[in-house]
Amino acid sequence: MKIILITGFEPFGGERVNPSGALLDHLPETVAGAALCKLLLPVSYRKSADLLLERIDVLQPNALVMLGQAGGRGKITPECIAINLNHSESVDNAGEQRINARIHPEAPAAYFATLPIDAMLQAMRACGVPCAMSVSAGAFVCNHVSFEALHHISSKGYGIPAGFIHLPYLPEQAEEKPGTPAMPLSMMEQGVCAALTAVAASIHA
Ligand code: PCA
Repeated sequence: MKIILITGFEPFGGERVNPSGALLDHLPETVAGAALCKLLLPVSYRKSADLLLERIDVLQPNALVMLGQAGGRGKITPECIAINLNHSESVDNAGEQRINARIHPEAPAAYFATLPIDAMLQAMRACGVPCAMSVSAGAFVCNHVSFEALHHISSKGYGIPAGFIHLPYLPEQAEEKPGTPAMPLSMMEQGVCAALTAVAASIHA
């Protein structure tokens, strides 16, 4: 059976919930004949990548789909690129701030995601879920994890398709932020399942 490793994050930045972590609990055990192996990551530069890379090594999944929250966006946004940079005014959940810091000085400036993004967008649109490709995951912990995973997979020659998808706020998060878009968890679930179906169709067990 094909295995898709899917990750989400804990809440951060004073929020009580992270849609990506909440979604992990709602996704089914299998999608289109692929088993979903779920992993919740801490919002920490230091801890998140170690946990994820170890799981990739042990599990050797057929694909890796990473999820995170992008507050303020109104659509589900697969990221097409991860950059070799940590740079954010925000501190992570371990209290760490990183400014203009290369992740791996010897590594390429960026990696393109290797998921079938066009097919994922088409599948989400087909079920009416607002979505668009994003060209920047920022330079905080989501981009960090995405870059670390793509660099690891490339360096080890694993050939595992991998990429990141950012999710909007949940309605309860947007309530206290007037004018901020949100998406119900049920719609996120529908969209991410459709995207995962496209991923499953593109991989071989
Ligand atoms: N979003 C943050 C980190 C964790 C998350 O869910 C980001 O976009 O970097």
